[in-house]
Amino acid sequence: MLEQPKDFRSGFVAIIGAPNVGKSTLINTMIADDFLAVSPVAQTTLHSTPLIHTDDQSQIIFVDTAGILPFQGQYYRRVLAGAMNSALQADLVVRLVDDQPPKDDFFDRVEQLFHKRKIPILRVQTKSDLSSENVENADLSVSALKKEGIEELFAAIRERLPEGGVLFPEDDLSPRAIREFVVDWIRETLFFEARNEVPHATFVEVEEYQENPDGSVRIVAALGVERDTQKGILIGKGGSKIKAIGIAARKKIESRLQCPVHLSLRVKVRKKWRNSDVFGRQFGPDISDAEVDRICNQLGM
Ligand SMILES: Nc1nc2c(ncn2[C@@H]2O[C@H](COP(=O)(O)OP(=O)(O)O)[C@@H](O)[C@H]2O)c(=O)[nH]1
Ligand SMILES: [Mg+2]
Repeated sequence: MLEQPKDFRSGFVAIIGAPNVGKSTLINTMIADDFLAVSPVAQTTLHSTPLIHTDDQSQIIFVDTAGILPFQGQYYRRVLAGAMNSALQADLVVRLVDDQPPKDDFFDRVEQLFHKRKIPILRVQTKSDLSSENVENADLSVSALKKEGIEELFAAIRERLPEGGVLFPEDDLSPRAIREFVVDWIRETLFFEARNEVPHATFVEVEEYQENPDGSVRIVAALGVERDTQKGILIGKGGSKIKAIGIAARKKIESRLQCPVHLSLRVKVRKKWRNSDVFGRQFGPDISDAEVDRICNQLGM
């Protein structure tokens, strides 16, 4: 155990904001690890993902959330409610903003829900390297890419967390299973390698995940699409596309797990899989319909 000073702080810090504002990149920078999938495509992952940072003053569990927007429709209501549901259980909310002016008062309504629960909010402007304008009402500004403002952000977070000991073992990176991260990393690779070819909602299923005695990991994963034509495109001429995706994904997983990885990918067709529970598990947060309605009603959605 670390020797913990008397004013050690710990708690859950939810990072919220619109899609692409830089939530995952910021958390990656703060935990000094590239564990979270990042992409220029909105909604690489729709789950709330906790990542643990432990140092000699604090243990901060950052919760990455799906990007929130005032979109209508059952699907977006679930995404919105899922993100809010996890953020409403946090000790502190960090709301990320960029220099785009808000289109309406949606985020004011979002903030109201945290005020009601007496959860403090820290407003942080992201991507400060891209903008010379300071956003009104931001408490701090940071650039995750240039690593600017990060220590100040840590200090501001610690100040607002309750005093308390570690909640997880210091070496833990996340309470979420590694194989779940592998799903996100393969999806991230798909967005980079086959962005224009594959439908956004191609699902990834890790079918086998085995840690070998020699320290390597063996992974078998399936990429699921809805139609035979999509399968052909993903496999490519003579298997060239799937091979390229496999190599890129393996490198990505190896660099994150820091061990040799044997990855085999296959493509399968599952007609109408979006109606199945795979869709719910992978693209929908774990939340009841009643809870979705409750949270969305409170937001006037
Ligand atoms: N210039 C710049 N780009 C950034 C910064 N943080 C994130 N980005 C980019 O913004 C895009 C979306 O980032 P991501 O972390 O996936 O956003 P999220 O959807 O909020 O999780 C990616 O292309 C990032 O590289 C930053 O500090 N500066
Ligand atoms: Mg993200």
